[in-house]
Order: sequence, then structure tokens, then C-alpha cells
Amino acid sequence: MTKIKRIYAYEIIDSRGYPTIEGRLILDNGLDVTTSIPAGTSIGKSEAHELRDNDKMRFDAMGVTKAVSYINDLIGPKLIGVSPLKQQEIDMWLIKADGTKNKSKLGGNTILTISQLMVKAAALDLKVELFRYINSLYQSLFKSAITIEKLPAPIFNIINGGKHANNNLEIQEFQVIPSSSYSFTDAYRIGVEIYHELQRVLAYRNANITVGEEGGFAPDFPTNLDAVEILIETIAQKNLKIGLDVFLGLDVAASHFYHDGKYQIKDKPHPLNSDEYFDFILKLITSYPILVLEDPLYEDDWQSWAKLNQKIPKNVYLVGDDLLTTNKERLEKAIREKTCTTVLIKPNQIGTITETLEVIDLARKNNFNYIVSHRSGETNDSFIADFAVAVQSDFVKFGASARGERLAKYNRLWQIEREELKK
Ligand code: 2PG
Ligand code: MG
Repeated sequence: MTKIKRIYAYEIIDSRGYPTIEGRLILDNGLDVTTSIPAGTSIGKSEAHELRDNDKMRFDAMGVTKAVSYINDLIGPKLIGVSPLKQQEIDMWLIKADGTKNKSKLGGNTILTISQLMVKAAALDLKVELFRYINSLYQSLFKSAITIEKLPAPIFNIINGGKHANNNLEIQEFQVIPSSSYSFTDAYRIGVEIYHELQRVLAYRNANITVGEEGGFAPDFPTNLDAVEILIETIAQKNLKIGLDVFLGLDVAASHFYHDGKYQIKDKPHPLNSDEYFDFILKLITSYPILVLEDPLYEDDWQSWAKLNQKIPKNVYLVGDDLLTTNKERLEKAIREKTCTTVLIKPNQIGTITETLEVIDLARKNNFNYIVSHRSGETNDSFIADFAVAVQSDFVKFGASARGERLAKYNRLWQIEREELKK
């Protein structure tokens, strides 16, 4: 059986210009893999802790040398001679070594580096595509199979706001979603064409066409609804039918404009209390063909979430991201209290691949939807694309159809459709 010969890590710079961890694993047969770790800008309170140096003399305190040294000096040496196939054992060992609830000792970023390295090394050693290995890992962990038959439908975030851009919109992501009846190839083309059309529409209106963190445009508008209207106009320009060919999505990321019990958005002249804001969201969802609605409410207001879940149309995916943070306990509560219908899946919110798969298993067993997502701070690693195919996520959220770190994922999906899943 192939064993680990060496594991080490170092800093690289991510899409936001900040350091993150890249790890490398060398097997005793000479094969080697690397993986790198994304980072969020709009972070949910219950996410795994991201270990940063907090040394103001380096990289605005964002360095990860401590995390790197944990891998190089502490964890890596202990894994020499171990088989990378022992995913669950190794993940559990890391969780125990950390010993905290939110991985604050070793860092979720430190732990995930090791966890992802194991997955990649195992797939390479077994000479199977990464997505097929992750799929078989799920099956061996939970004794239940997921049949790989389709590519997830892409959600393109083409206008950025909130914490992801320096513009004046409070809503974080304005998305277009080609109908899931399209092949990935067609959905990708439609997403790319809409992106360029939007650039033309914005330029025509003298709006700013610089981009935000996820590659979407970052214009200023008098209201958030103006950004939604612009998407509708753009889709019509392409002769596509809104609500049939293409749908809309929003990641409201409401926790980030919720202050002192009120929601502050420029669509209304005064800060809204919970009831007023609730009506605003309900009106929004009934006025536009919104298929995916993420984090419309503050992340600890479970009651309002449950109320909204009762009231919104059943075909809308009500998604908990900051609300659920890929956390099993939080998902259990959401299932119990019928808080939403969909969990956003981001491995670095929880810190190991085993735990991420556990959350997916819990969702599947309870008919809860899940959507696999990147982070705003990304690298060119396309691990998450394979992960999404492996678990047959209905949708994926990898940002705009622009910027290398986003395209690394979309292009990998395209490759899988072309080379692996062609009928
Ligand atoms: C989100 C994500 C990804 P971030 O809120 O869904 O789009 O953003 O990585 O900044 O948390
Ligand atoms: Mg989100």
C-alpha cells in the first residue's frame, strides 16, 4: 500500500492579494499533489476559525506562517508512513488534536490543507478522477451511493456588492442561473454571453464596469433593486426568457447590513425593523423570478427564517450560508425548525472533508437541498469543482464567468462534461 513520504506547506497569495496555505504531499512511489485553501470575506459567526498570524508587520496581519509551521513541524512529520486512504481516521485525528469546537487551536485552514491533500493523493494513487474518488469515499463512509449522472447547474454572480465590492450596494451577490435543463456546456456559454452583455449595458448607462472580489461588476446604483432590473434588461437583450431560460439568484448576506436590530438598505429611506424588512424580502421574491435566495435574514434570527420559509413559494431555494456554516448541529436545528430548504456547502467553514460529507449526508437523508460553493478569496485550485460533481450538487456557486480563480472551477466542470460524462 502506498504511504505518505512527506507533507509540507508554504504561503501563496490568493485572489484578494492575501496569503493563504498551499500544501504538498509526496507519496513513497514518487507521485505528488498540491492543494490550496480559500478564504471568505463575509464570514458567518459559526465558521471554523481561520488561523492568521495577526502580525501587523507582514501582509496587513494576514500571514499564515503559524498555520504553515503547524503543518511542517507538527502534523506533517506524524503522517509519514501513513496511507492517504485513511481519510476518516486522519480527519478525526486532526479534530482531536485540535480539541476545540471551532478548530481555533490549529486553525480550520491548517486542518483542511491536510484533509484535502489526503483526498487528492488517494485519487492520484488509485488512478481515478478526483470526483470519482470523492464519490466512492462518500459511499464507503455512509454506506449509501450517489449516482453520478449530471453536472451541477452553475450560478453566476455577475454583480458584486456588500463586502465583496467597493460600490454602494448592500446586497452581496446578484446572480444569473441558466435553467438546469441546459447541458453545462450551454449553461456556461449563456453565462459568459450574459456577462459580456451586462458589461455593454452598464457601459451604455455610464455605470462603473470595474469588478468586485468574485469577478462580477461593481456598479453604483440608487437602489439594490436597480441592480436586479439591470439583470432583467440584460437577459432580455440576449433574447432569453427570464423565468424560463434564465433565473435570478441573490446572496443577500443580510447579517452584514444588520445593525442594532435593524436592516439598513438604500432601497428605503430609514433603517427597517424586522417586520418591515420581512415585507421587503417577500415583495422582492414575489416580484422577480428568483430561484435561489441566500441569507436574506440575519444569521441568528431563526424564527424569522422559519416564518419566511413558510411564506415563500416552494420552488425557491431558501439557502442558509452564514446561517448554517456547513455545520452539522446548525443543519440539524434547521431541519427540526424548518428554517430553510437548502444548505450552502463550503469545506473551509467546517475544516475537514469527512465533516463536509457528513453535512451532505444529513441533508440527503432529510431531503434537504445543498449547493456547493467557492469562497470570495480563491486560488486556482479546482478541488471544489470535483467535489461538487462527486456529491451531485444541484447547483454550484463559483462566482462570475471571469477571473482565473473562478474559471479554474468552471473550466474543470466543462472538462468533466466533455471528457468524463459524455453520453
Ligand atoms: C458567500 C461567499 C461566497 P465569502 O457569502 O456565499 O460567494 O462569500 O467567501 O466572502 O463568504
Ligand atoms: Mg453567502
